[in-house]
Amino acid sequence: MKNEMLAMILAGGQGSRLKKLTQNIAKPAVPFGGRYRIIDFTLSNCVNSGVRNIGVITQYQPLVLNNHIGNGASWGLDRLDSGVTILQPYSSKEGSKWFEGTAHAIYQNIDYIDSINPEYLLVLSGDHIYKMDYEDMLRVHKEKNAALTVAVIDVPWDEASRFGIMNTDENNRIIEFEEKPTEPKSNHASMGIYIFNWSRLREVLINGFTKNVPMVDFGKNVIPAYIQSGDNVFAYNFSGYWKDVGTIDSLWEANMEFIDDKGGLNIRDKSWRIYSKNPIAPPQFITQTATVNDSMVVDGCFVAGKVEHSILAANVQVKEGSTIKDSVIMPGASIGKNVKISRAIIGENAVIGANAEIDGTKEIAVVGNSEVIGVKTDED
Ligand code: ADQ
Ligand code: ADP
Repeated sequence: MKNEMLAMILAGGQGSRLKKLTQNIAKPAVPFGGRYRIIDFTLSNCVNSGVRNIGVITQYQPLVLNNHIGNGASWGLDRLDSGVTILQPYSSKEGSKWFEGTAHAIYQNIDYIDSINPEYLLVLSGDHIYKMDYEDMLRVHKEKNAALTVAVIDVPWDEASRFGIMNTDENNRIIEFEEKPTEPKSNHASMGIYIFNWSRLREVLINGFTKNVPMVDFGKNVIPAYIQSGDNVFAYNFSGYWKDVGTIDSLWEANMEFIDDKGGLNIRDKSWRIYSKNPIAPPQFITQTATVNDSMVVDGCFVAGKVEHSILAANVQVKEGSTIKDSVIMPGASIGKNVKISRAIIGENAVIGANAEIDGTKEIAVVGNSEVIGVKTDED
């Protein structure tokens, strides 16, 4: 039987703009919002949309990501009608080849996709925070008789050059597309979410690579090639909360918006749950000396200091006399006594020794995963 739609999540980018936070883990595996990792949003969107066949293409530092996804049970993907497959670069007759870009990564996995034999291929990124119904996007794709549908959101003009930017006609047909233009002609940005008719994409990728006009990236090569060859390419307008958390600033901002429940993500919506794999941890403990305001505090935390408008992920310790404000503390980090932290992201299992001061007033401060700041005393 033909499977209607297979999702391929591109989770292999290095995420170098997240600097120390992606030194040992892939960007989609970076913790978010206390209880989640970034990829949880995309995986949950898939299952909530009824897309239950998913391939996850990894490449860079996949260990944490692999452990996190496992057999997909946290998302109900271990059921008979479902499956999640982690796809890694492999050696072939031509030798071992790394994925050179997003479209090349799909090209390298043609055998896997053929084994599922989908009518439609849903291509997703593993580094966006949003809730979206891909089933509705597929409905529009069919309605328009499109060969390719690109999800689109209007972004602030001053950020437009970070995205693929397009112009559409009155029927929402994409007539022009430029990847990260220096002078954007519109603020209609590609969300990097595509639905393709698989048979056509397969042909375009194979032709490109055999005729030596390689289709390396979707934004740079594939979308322009589709438009040029006269294929039906349509935009699917999206207007909810959506954030590309590829930079330190955007990651910090998205976490702050998560606390404030701003922008309409609404994590408490029971009709669109975000699932994740969580460690078993003891209940959080807040001592008598602690004050905690406007904050999210996850299982296993121990708080004796002052926490304001911050996120403490699982198993974080905040010792007496310390103040944490407008910050994100990732799982397992330990904050010693009399530490001051403001506007910062503290990486997983980082250790901040007593009396340290981490001030992100000018620029969001970052402490890397397992990084040790100052001296940890026995008392800490
Ligand atoms: P970018 O996000 O800059 O722009 P890119 O860096 O190519 O695009 O990454 C897209 C996704 O693919 C990321 O999740 C990344 O981790 C993953 N990825 C990148 N290279 C990969 C590889 N070789 N193998 C596997 N995975 C890989 C894209 C579009 C723009 C659009 C923005 C929206 O090109 O047009 O506006 O997304 O965020
Ligand atoms: P008391 O002051 O009542 O002797 P503590 O303040 O040391 O006790 O501990 C109170 C509670 O907090 C206990 O349940 C203890 O297990 C827990 N606790 C103490 N220190 C830590 C820590 N570093 N991490 C996690 N839990 C802790």
